Parts: sequence; structure tokens; C-alpha cells
Amino acid sequence: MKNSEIAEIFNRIADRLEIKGDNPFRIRAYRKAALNIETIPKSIYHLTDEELKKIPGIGHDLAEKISEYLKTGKIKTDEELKQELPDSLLSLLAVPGLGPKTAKLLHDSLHIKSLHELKEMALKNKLAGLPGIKEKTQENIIRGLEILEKVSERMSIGKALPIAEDITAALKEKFPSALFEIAGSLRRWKETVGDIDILAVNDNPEEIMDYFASLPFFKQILSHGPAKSSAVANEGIQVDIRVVSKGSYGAALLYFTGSKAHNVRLREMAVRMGIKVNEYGVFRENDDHLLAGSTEADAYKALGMQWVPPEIREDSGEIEAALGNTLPDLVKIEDIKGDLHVHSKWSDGSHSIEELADKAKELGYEYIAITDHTKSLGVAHGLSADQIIERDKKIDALNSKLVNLKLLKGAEVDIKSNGELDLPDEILSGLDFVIASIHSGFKQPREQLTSRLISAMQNPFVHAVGHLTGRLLGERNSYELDIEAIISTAKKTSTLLEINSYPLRLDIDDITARRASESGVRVVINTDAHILSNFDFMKYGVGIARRAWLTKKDVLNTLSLKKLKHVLRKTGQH
Ligand code: DGT
Ligand code: CA
Ligand code: CA
Ligand code: ZN
Repeated sequence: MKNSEIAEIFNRIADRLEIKGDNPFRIRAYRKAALNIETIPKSIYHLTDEELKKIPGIGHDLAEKISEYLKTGKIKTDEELKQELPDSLLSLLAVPGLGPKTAKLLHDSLHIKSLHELKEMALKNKLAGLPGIKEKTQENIIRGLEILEKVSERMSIGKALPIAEDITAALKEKFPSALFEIAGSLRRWKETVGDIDILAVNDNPEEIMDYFASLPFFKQILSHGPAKSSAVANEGIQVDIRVVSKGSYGAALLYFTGSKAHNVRLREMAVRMGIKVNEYGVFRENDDHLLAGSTEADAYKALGMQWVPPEIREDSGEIEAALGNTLPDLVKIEDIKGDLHVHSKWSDGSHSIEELADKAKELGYEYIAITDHTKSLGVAHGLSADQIIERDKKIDALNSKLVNLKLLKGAEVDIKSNGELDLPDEILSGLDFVIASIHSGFKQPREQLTSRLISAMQNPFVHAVGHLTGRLLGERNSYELDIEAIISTAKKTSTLLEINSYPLRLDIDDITARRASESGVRVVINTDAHILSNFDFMKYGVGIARRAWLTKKDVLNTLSLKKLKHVLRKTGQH
């Protein structure tokens, strides 16, 4: 598809003409042509000269430039302008609030050719005092640079989802009859997202755009178009919104949910069937007859496929499965019957076991496991054997009063540097649920870390391994591990691997979870709650599980209490 390439060149030409202060009509003509080329569904390759000229905004002159590009891969005007104004100079225009005039001034007077140089000069106070640049302008440029740097980082789903939900909630409140849907990687529950994509349906797109731009969630509006806008949220992440018509909602949702790899495969497959798929609909190639457009389900159906859950749209087997009607029935948040990694006040949690029980009831859980830290974790007030016994008496007493909820006596035992656990087997054997986790010695060699975990798994009273790889998103990478050896030991010893839903962890990740289930290893999805609101993190763990293709039977805590107890007795004895 060459359309986007040509559109990009036309936009680049317009940028450069703008820096030069060229005729505004000429600049507009390039921009408009770029926009129109980008949005026509047919590849420009297959258009005749006559058809080219029929595209709105493409006259004789621009049509010739397009032919020139298709023949030579270049456009002379573009090459000449490039000589005069290098690409690095264009990059300055990416700074929010920095326009072409200022870019030219900075280039001519201070020879600034890159963002790096711009930052250096601004911080050295070299910009202020240039004609038309006040102290305030310089401050704005520095702020713009900071925003730009922030935007280029990815944000964890735990931060991004609440922001996206706030924005869509505000929009829904104002426009109750419009439709709003979070799309992009966030809809696929990717652990980190590059930006937030929102799709809307409304008869009047402009009223949505205007209200969006007026919302208090943003520190910068990057663009405000008739049906498409972008802004930077106060937290630094970019938010894109598009409004589409009702008839193409399904096709647009499919397109903007991605992943790109999934979309590309779908389109290739469609072409072989004589079908064309784009963000406007699914069409028969020969006569452009619309086959589907208003719902995603119809779009997939038109391609002879099952509807694919967004979480697995990564071109990793889902297309073949959907064609063969063999997509898995992915685990759902409603399937979760309890949380098996929760901390109480006895260690470093904020709440009493009574308060935890109340919360569990509120969530409709059948059980939770109170898994306090154990003694070697001094910083977390880890419990000694005696304290565990004392705590468990309280749990028993509370259990005798509870209806429809069971508190399991648990512990998150520490795997010491030598692979030993920090509580004796006599104590572990008396617990209902034992998680073993590593909390120190992250820099050990791979073999040592792996064998520490393997020896913990071989303990007959250990049910699960907690947050296996120790990663903290954006703060600490996973430590070195032989994941295959761990998975095969987990299989042999019937040890569960935890999907820790704490947004900073999300550990194990989707790829490891999928590998584990393919090897017949079961997972348990826990929140590692330390305060009551942490219980709501369960959805992130379920997101990972769904991305990993897991079904109900792959996840321990979808079992009823009765079945759970049966399984735990068995795994405990290995
Ligand atoms: P992100 O934002 O990096 O976490 O990942 P996405 O997947 O949200 O990517 P984004 O925001 O660039 O685009 C949103 C969706 O739009 C993407 O998942 C698929 C679709 N899309 C964007 N660019 C292209 C493209 O060049 N080709 C195709 N087929 N689809 C695209
Ligand atoms: Ca995105
Ligand atoms: Ca986007
Ligand atoms: Zn924990």
C-alpha cells in the first residue's frame, strides 16, 4: 500500500513550505491531498491517471507528482526542499506548541537541527531574547519537550486503563446516546500501551470533538479535527479519539483494535477470497458491495470466521482457530471464585482478617487465602511459626462464624538464597495454601535462581510459586531464569504458577502463561492485595490469562471450594 507513503511525503512538503512561509493555498492543497489519499480504500498503485484526478483535491499537478513517485520512488520537489531544510529540522515541529516560524528562526539563528540541540539551548537560556521569543515561549518549549519525551514511553495497563475509563465515562455522561469504546492495545489488555485509542459513534462528530478537547483530563491538545483528535493526558499518555458512522462501527472497531499483525493477516486472507477489508467495512472486491460493517461479529462472519476475542488478536494462531471454529472459550472475570494471595495486618497488609472477609463477601467470592509473609521478610513483618499458629486460631474462629465464605490459612513463604524455605515443613503442612516466592538475591546467576525455585517446587507442601520472574514493570526487569526447566518441574510436581495481577508485576506474563498451559501446568490468578482496593486488580490477571489463551480449566481459582480443597490436598502431597 503506497497511499500512506505518498500522504506522508505530501505532508512533509507542506511542513517545509510552511517553514519557508510559502503560499498558504499551496500548503493547504498538499495537506488536503494527503488526507484524501490516505483515506481512499483502494491502493493508489491500481488507479489510472484519470481515476487519480478524480480524487478530491488532486489536480493535474499533484497527479503528476504521484505518477513520478510511482515510477521513480521519489518526488523532485520533495528532494529539493530536503536539501534546503533537513529532516532533523522537521523533527522540531513535533514539539507541542512549536510552529514552523519558530522552527525556522531557531534553525537560522542558532543552527538548531535536532530535538537534542533544542533542549540543550533552551536549558542554557539561549532561546529567550531571539526576535519574538520571550522567556515564556522558552518555558513552553521546555515543557513541550518534556511532554514529548514522556509520550514516547509506554505506560502500564494499570495506569492507562483507569485514565481511559475516566475519559469514556465523562463522554458517555455527556452523550448518553452515542457509543464509546476503548480500542487499540488497551482493548487487547496488553501489559503496556503506547497510547489510548477511543472510538465513538455519533451523528454529529464535531460536538464530540469539541467536548473532548474541553475535558479537564488533558494538559495539551495536539490536534482537534472534525472527526479525529489527539490530546496528552495529565499523566503524560497520548489519547486518540475518532468518531465514525454507525454503519462502519464494527469495521472501525476491528481496525483500530488491532493488532496490526492480526489486521494484516485478515486482509491478506480476505484478498484471496476476493474480499476487501478496511476501517469502513468488508466489501466484495469486484463490485464494492458492502458485506458487513456495523458490527465486528458480522465482519468476521463475512470472512467465514468466528468472532475473535480482542485479547488474542496477535496473529499467533487465532486466525486459523477462528477459521476452523476451534477458538478456546477464554476464562472470564466472572469465573473467578476466590483470591489466593492476600496479605492481612498480621504481616504487611492494611486490614484485619475480618475486613478482608467482608471484602471477599462483597465480591461474591467463595474463598480467599490469607497468605501473610514469613519471618525472613523482616521489612514486611514476616510471621514466625508461633505467630502463624496464633493467627490460624483467629482464622478458625472466624471461619466458624462465616456463611458462604471460607478463609484459607496460607503463607507466602520466602525462598532463601540457598533454595530453602523459611518455615519448617511441620508448619507448612498445617496450612491450606502455600505460595513460595523469591524476595532477594535477584542478581544471582541464572542456574542458581532456577535451582532455588526448583527446590522450592519440590517441597511437597508448596502449592504455588508467586510472582515467578520478579519483574516490576518500568522499574526492574525479570531475573534470569530457565523458564522451560521451571515449567517442566511445575508439571512434574503439580505446582501451580501464579499470575500475579498486581499492575506493577503482571508476573508471569502472557507468553509464559501460554507456554505453561501448553505443558499442562495450571495457573492461579491472584491479586497480592495489601489493601482492600487491590482486590480489584483481578481483572488485569484475567487479562493476562486471556491473552495466554487460558480457559476455565487452566485456572485453579475458578474451582468451587469443594473441588479446590480436593485439588490442594493432592498437590500438597505431590
Ligand atoms: P500501542 O498503542 O503501541 O500500545 O499499540 P496499538 O496496537 O494500540 O497501536 P496504535 O495505537 O498505533 O494503533 C491502533 C490500532 O490501529 C492498531 O492496533 C491497528 C490499527 N493500525 C494502526 N496503524 C496501522 C497500519 O499501518 N496498518 C494496519 N493494518 N493497522 C493499523
Ligand atoms: Ca494504541
Ligand atoms: Ca493510537
Ligand atoms: Zn505477596
